[in-house]
Amino acid sequence: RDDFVTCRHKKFGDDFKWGTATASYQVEGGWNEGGRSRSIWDDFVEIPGRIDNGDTGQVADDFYHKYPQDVAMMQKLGIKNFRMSFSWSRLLPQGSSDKFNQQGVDFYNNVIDALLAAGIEPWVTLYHWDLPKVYNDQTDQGGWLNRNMIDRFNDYADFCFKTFGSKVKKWITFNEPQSFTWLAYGLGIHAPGRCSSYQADHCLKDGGGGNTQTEPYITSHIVILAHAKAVQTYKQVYQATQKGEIGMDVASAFYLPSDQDNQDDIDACDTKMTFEYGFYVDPLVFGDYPDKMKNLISDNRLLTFTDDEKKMIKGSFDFLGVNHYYSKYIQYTGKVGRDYGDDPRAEQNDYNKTGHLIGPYADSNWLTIYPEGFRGLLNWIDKRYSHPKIYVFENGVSVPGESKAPLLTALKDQFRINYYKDYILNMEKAISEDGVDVRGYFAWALMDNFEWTNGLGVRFGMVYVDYQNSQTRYVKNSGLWYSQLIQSNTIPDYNPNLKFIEEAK
Ligand code: GBH
Repeated sequence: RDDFVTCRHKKFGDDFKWGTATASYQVEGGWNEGGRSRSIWDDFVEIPGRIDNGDTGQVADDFYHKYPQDVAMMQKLGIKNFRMSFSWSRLLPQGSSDKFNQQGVDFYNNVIDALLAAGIEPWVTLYHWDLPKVYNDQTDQGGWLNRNMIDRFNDYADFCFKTFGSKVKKWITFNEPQSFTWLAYGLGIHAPGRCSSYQADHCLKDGGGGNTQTEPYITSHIVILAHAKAVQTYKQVYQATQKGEIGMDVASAFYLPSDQDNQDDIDACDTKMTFEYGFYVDPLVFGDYPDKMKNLISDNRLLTFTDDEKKMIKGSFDFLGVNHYYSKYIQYTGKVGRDYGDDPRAEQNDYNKTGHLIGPYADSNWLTIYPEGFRGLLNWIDKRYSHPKIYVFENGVSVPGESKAPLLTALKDQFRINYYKDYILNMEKAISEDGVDVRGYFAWALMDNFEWTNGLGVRFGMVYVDYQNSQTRYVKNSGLWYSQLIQSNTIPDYNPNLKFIEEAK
């Protein structure tokens, strides 16, 4: 293929940030050590049937103890940027900053110091879904349903800026707000497991069910305000001296029309991305929710921002973050469905009208591989927000059969290399041919980890973690390939013998 012949000569900019990503509850373990209090995920994993195989993140990758080795490994691989998240309950076990946990502060200082000594820049996500339990167990509204969360998050963020801001220069307020609002308050499959969108067996005991999607809108609204307030604090109090940057990280799939000659299907794709990415990013850029959402969401379920709130939200970012994994076909139905994101009145599908599968499946049933969709999404963001500065904070894949494969087979993850190669090539085209301003790329994930509802049974890492043998790490071929990419700043040669994407089409 021409693409792969020419791509090896294409260099990324010298300042392009290549990195790998993780999140606290997914890698740390040490759940009851060092003064850490319980988070909503500690509770959730204990509910029978919620996590595949009954797995938990209590030990996970044991990053809590093994971080020195992980930092050394990254240094050896030449990884220069590391995205991690802070565990709020490790830093502030009671939630608020008046009683902080020195052991938690020491732990993150140690990690950050080790990274900096190894020439690796820390990129810190303040919230990757592990809310302190104290803020969920309340007599009034719990968790993100409570407007007090705006001040509570600001207090936590302020503590982090003050404590770590001399060393951490890249901050991400929230990881994927749509995931932890829809999945946790709509579908009830993430902590704290509330369902306001539909009735399923697992919802009934939570007292949810029946109401049409109210809580995802309430929680999203509060999260957007919490983001804006924390960014305001950073900009007003810290940015001039600390000279860092802050933004939010929002996930989106890319959507293609099920029938490419049907204008309703075509329009529904844009609507769908507006509901997914625009839901959170339009407020940050324009100061309000997208008109499409205002027009389509019934019963005043979409909340409104006051004029003062709009002022605070608008411009509350230094960069836009995006997580991207997959694409789907969209068929306009005109009917409100039940899946999350139902309001675009369209169904998402892996097959189009003619029965064509959009791309091969990963090990996760939601992940269908369509590399060109990455380029499409980056262009959509570029156009909608008038050429913003973008960081890709997550992109990656689980390999079919990998979890049950013997170690040596799992390490030969050509499937993952092909995914990365094809996706990164499309990002490169978005940059060099379409002029999209992508400044960095973080592979999800540095290593296999606790994959939320899939537990330890689905692997996304470039490094294998042997959960049966003291969490021993083994670099997979994809890790070696990525290392080569980073060091040459060029996409390494395509291996013509392994054209799985081509074959699957
Ligand atoms: C990322 O989300 C997360 O940020 C990261 O923590 C995680 O490890 C990584 O994905 C890999 O899974 O259950 O059928 O409703 C990616 C976007 C959005 C993908 C929600 C899974 C749930 C599908 N995710 N989606 S379903």
